Amino acid sequence: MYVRSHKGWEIPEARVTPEAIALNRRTLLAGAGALTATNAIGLGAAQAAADPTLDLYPAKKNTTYEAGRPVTAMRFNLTYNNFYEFGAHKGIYKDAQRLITRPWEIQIAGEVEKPFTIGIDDLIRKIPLEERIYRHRCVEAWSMTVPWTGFPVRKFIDLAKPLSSAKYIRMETFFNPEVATGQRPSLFQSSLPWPYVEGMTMAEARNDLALFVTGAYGKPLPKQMGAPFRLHLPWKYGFKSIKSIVKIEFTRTRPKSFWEAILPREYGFWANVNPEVRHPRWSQATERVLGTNNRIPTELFNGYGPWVSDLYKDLKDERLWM
Ligand SMILES: Nc1nc2c(c(=O)[nH]1)N[C@H]1C(S)=C(S)[C@@H](COP(=O)(O)O)O[C@H]1N2
Ligand SMILES: [Mo]
Repeated sequence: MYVRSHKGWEIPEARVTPEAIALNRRTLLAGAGALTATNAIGLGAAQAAADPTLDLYPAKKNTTYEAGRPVTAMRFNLTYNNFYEFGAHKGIYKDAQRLITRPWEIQIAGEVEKPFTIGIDDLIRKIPLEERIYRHRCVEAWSMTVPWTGFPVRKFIDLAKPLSSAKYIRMETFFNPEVATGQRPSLFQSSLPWPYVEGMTMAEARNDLALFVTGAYGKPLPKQMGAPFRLHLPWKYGFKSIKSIVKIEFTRTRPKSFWEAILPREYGFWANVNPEVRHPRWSQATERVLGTNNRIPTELFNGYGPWVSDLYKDLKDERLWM
């Protein structure tokens, strides 16, 4: 991802290409990074131990969707993250520990029978958790394979009881510039439209693949991965998979997402993975597999086409691939 400044002097990390960032990442891992990864695992373990839902892990495995790739070692995912609330670079995991994840409430609003607010621990105990291994494809052309724990969005919809007027779901991340330094106005970057917002259609949300995530690698979610509650839509570019959600709103109109608001020519509402449609500034044909030196071909819908392509068959005039 790349944040264009309206000034000519934005922070250097935001200027380098994703490829260059990944190269730095490899160098880091080869050297002092080993220590960094250990620290991150320590932080993750301490955090998980204190989690009020720890007893629900590991959850029962659902093997409907075969990942067909080795799981990315946790230490890579713990130390290589996109979480712009904590900075426009991959190494935010220490800063993300400032995030306070209890108490945590989620507001359910908009076109529903009755709007309500629910504490995260209540919500997590209302719907059975399951583990699913999903491929994740970032728009920056890197990928990983993660054992997520959570429940299908459609089960959440049953709980939220939307009205028939609901056509979209709009989700919002927390806004707390005191904790999240990336949300502070800065001299180096034109201000961004916080909070982070994402959206999906009701049809997408009802697809069994759409997953609300509460954990990863058999434990409650580490903060840098979007604790305590995030989304994962494995057939779409990673930026759709919004982290640390505090509000879920059912709407009549299509929500405008964070990246769409910043760079509409590069990031749209649909953002389905397609190796044949270039990002304006790089190819999407292949992807680097996080934690390896491998580059592999990218698949249409990130390989999930058999389950999701029908969602788009009548939408030929839409920009489905960015
Ligand atoms: N709130 C919020 N959600 C977010 C992002 C973000 O910056 N802020 N980054 C997105 C992007 S671009 C990706 S690739 C994934 C990264 O998830 P991970 O750090 O757990 O791998 O989170 C997505 N969700
Ligand atoms: Mo991403």
